[in-house]
This record gives sequence, structure tokens and C-alpha cells, in this order.
Amino acid sequence: MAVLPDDERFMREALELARLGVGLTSPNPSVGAVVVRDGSIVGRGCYTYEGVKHAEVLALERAGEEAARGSTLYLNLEPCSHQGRTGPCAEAVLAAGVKRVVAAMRDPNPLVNGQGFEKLRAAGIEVVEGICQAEARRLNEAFAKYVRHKTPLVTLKAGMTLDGKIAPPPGGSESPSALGAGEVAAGWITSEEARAHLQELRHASDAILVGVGTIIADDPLLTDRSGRPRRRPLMRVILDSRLRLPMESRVVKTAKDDVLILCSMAEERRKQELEAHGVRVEQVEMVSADRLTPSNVRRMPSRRRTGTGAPIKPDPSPGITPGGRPDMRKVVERLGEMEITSVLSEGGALVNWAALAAGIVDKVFLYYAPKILAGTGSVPFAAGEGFRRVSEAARVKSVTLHRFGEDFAVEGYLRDPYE
Ligand code: AOF
Ligand code: ZN
Repeated sequence: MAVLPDDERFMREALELARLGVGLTSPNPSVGAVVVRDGSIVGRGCYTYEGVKHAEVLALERAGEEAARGSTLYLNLEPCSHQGRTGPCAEAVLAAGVKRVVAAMRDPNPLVNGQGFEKLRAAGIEVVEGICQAEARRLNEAFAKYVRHKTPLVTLKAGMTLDGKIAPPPGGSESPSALGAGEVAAGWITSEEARAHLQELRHASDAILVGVGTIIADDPLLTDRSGRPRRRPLMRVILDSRLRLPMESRVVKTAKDDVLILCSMAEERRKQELEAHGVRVEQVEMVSADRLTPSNVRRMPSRRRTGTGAPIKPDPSPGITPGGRPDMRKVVERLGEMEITSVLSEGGALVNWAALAAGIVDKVFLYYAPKILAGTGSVPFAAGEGFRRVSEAARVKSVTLHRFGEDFAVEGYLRDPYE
């Protein structure tokens, strides 16, 4: 299994082709393929869901029978070995007479998971695995999570000051609510470059998740404005337990079956009114307030709870009312049923904590602007109880730092999407 000098260069071509498919392939993976004969590219393939045919089959077709025979095939994902919407690509590769296959990673789909490589090797083809593996795994991490767990990859996004504040103190004329990030009303915290990059994250996501408080505070559109095509509209999911979503909000005004409200109590008239505007309304199971404690954290009940399990202080949260918080686990399960493979959580302080506490967060993308808000009253990245000991803090692993003008961002994982 020899790695050749040009393998990485051709794999980068395959990865570039795969990236063209982002937004057009979900719930399937983004895959690019390159056929190389005598040192030059003779066929390229980029998968799109609507196109049905897998990347390697497209690339082999473009190369043509003659050039494909004896060629090397580069692709960012193992060829499949199963019958799905298409036949097994491993067999198509064999039939085409490909001599060598270079793949960036194994297919995490349990239906494939190494069997494609095995088929090729059994037929005497040279198979090289793992070229540009880290990049390839990152590109299809949502697919990997979804195909094995049937729930989406959840990325928690926030834009904040260096001291971890997402908005100035709520209630002031500048910041109407602590419940959303209050970003628009109070002025943007992060730079234009950082906000432009956020559109890339939205483009790569199937759904965006906020609490209704964010809508009330900021009236955001929550759309993908990357300017690139996508197969399915970005699903705008709003946690709104008592259907407080204002009819005059921009999400309602622009709804086209791409706004989903998850509530606990659906008052029939209001539900019908929202539905008449093209908003979908569904009820999800609730979790009682005393369960909003991280599962791995010992509860500290005495001071803060009544004997009934209800919080003493009413919780001002956005769509997450006392005794009526949407069960975040049920929320992601429901989204998984809708073939949503990735969720960008852009909620405010309360949704951020609810997501962390429920253990649904796979990764974070946290933007920091070189500003300091300070003050006890300003809104922290995640409110609520928080983790009570440093030893219990959520650990962010495999951290990557990004720069956007004066701002920077921390990307990292709470859980390995491939585990
Ligand atoms: C893709 N595109 O280029 C490759 C895929 O239902 P099917 O037949 O489209 O099969 C989908 C599975 O095929 C997918 O989950 C993945 O495991 C494998 N490879 N899929 O959509 C491609 N190479
Ligand atoms: Zn295939």
C-alpha cells in the first residue's frame, strides 16, 4: 500500500469537488471523485442528492471506458458496497477496471463501514486509505453522526465579547431582552467578517435552532444568505412552549414551510393562525425543571428548589417555561426523524444552557470580538445553573482557532461525531 507523491494533490481536488456539493447532498454525504490516468485528471464527479449517481460513478462515466481502465480513482469517502438508491459503487469500480483506489476515509454508514474497501481488495485492487483524512472527516461529520445515531450533529454557536457576554444588561433601552442574544437591538458584537463566516455555517446546516426570546429581542431572519444553492431550505426551528411567536416577526412573514415551532401547549386558534402563515407547529415532550441538570453532574437541590421540584424563582426563559421545557433530547430526535443531519443552535443564554445541560451539544463554534462588556448584569454565553465544579465543566477537545479580521473563533468538540 504505497502512497505516491501526487496522491495528496489529487485528493485535494476530490475534496474540492466534494465541497461544491455542500448544501446539495444532505442527508447523504458530500463526495467528490477524480479519475487519474498517466498523471492527469481524465474524469471528475461531484455528488448531489438530486443527481442520484454517486461521485465515483459520475467521474468514471466522464472519463469514459477506455481512460478509466487501468486508472487511479481518488475519492474522499470509501466506495459503497450496498444497494441503496443506486447499486454498489465498489462493483462499478471493479467493472470499470480501475487499478488503484485512494480514499480519504472509511464510510461511517454501518451498511458500508469497510466492506467497500474489502470488496476492492478481494478483487486484487490496490487500496490506499487515509490521505487527507482529517479534512475528509470534518467535511462529513454531520453525516457520520446522523447515519449512526439518527440524530443531527448539534453545533452551539455564539458571538460574544472576550469576557463571554452575548449582550449588555437586559431591560435597558438598548437591550430589550436577555432571552435572545439581543445582538441587533444592542449593536453587533462580532465583526462583519465573523458574521459573513456564520453564513457558511448556516449553509452547511440543515436547521437552525433558537428560542422564541431571540425572535422577540432581535427579530432575526435566520436564513442562509451565503448566496449558494441548497437542496432543502434551512429549517428555522423555534422553541416556543406557549406559542408567543409574534405574527409580525420576520420569520413568520417569510415562512414557507421552513419554520417549525416546537411547543408544549398548542392553543388551537393560535396554532391555526400560525399554520395559515406557513409555519409548522408541533408539540414535543416536556421535561420537568428539576431534570434540567447535566446528567453527569450531581444535583445541588437544597437551596434552589421547593419540595415539589419546581424552581422557587420563576424562570423567565424564552420558550422554555418552568415545568414546560421542551426536552432537548426529544427535540433532536424529532429533527432526526425529519432527516435533519445538522443543527446550528443560535439561541441566547437560556437555550445555550438548556442544550449543554441536556448533553445534546456535539461541538461549539464560538466567535469572540476583542471587546469587554463586564458587569454582573450583562448576559453571559450560557445562563442557568451552570456546571458546579471545574472538574465537571464541559470539556472542549480538538480545538481549532480561526481569525476573522479583529475577531477570532474557537471551534471544538464536546463529543466525537464519529464515536
Ligand atoms: C452518496 N454519494 O457519492 C457516495 C455515497 O441511497 P444511496 O444509494 O444514494 O446510498 C447512500 C450511501 O452511499 C451513503 O449513505 C454513503 O454511505 C454511501 N456513499 N453516498 O450519497 C456518494 N459515495
Ligand atoms: Zn456509492
